[in-house]
Amino acid sequence: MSQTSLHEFADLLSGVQRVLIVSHVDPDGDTIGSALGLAWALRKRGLVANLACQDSLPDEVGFLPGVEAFRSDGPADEQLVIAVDASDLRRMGRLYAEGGLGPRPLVVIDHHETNRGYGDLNLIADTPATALLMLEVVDSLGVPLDATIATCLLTGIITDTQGFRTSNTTPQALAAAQRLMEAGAPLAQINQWVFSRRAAATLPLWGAALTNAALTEGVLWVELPFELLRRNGADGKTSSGLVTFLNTVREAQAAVILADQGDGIIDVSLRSKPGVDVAAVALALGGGGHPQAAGCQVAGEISEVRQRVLAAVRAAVARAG
Ligand SMILES: [Mn+2]
Repeated sequence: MSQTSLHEFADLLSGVQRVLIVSHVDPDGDTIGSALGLAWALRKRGLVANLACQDSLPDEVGFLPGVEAFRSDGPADEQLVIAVDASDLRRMGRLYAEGGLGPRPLVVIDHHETNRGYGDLNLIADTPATALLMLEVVDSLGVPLDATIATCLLTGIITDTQGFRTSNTTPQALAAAQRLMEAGAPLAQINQWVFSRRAAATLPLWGAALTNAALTEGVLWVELPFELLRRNGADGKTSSGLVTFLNTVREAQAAVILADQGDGIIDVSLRSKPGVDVAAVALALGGGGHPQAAGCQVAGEISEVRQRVLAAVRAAVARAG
């Protein structure tokens, strides 16, 4: 991230008292941890930092300090909006779509390579997690790390690297994790919260999905009918864990979940083995993400959406050879 954009961000902040930090829809540990880490840092600088997310927060981030302050509506008296870990405007959901952000400047802090820079100021770089960018931002603001900020940021890194297991786990990510641990972030406890707290209610859905998953031309895919999702009280987190698990199957080059939301929208979750780029597939269908983990929402009838999505994923597998 350029020093110039970090300076521009500091300049913008010096002219405001109140900011709204927005996390993306279907939130994960990176968008929530990074937003909270920034909020705590800005508060140390004397600003009022409010937090918003359209959707309710997953259990995996329930332990983060200050997480209860998230609200679900858009900006009110805040003078600046900061979008965190959101690869495009639509990832802010109705916080953007309904009221809009008004005349306030929008700052985007994000690490998705599909992000085209939709803010007035864009702090975007290809890093394993937005939390790594946030650590740079916090440093540039001259705020010393404490255990609260460090816990929030380490949660972002752990979430997006699947506990330092993904191919994008860089030495830089490990160095940042070391600093955050030294500042008081409890690594083992965060891992426990993020990865080992599956609700018993998810098991019937997983059972049905695993039974019905089909492997064709290197693509392991399953449809989740609306009725099945509704009966099991499923949310986005369910698909995310499930599709990651499907992708562990040795014969699969990519894994796909098509979740029928019941309103004419199919929620598509994509994972792949290194070399197969599902971010490109998601982007072409109006979504976004990372080469090995991406998603999109496609309007249409499920069988027709399935054909489109599977054809695109098979093409990505074929391109990888
Ligand atoms: Mn992220």
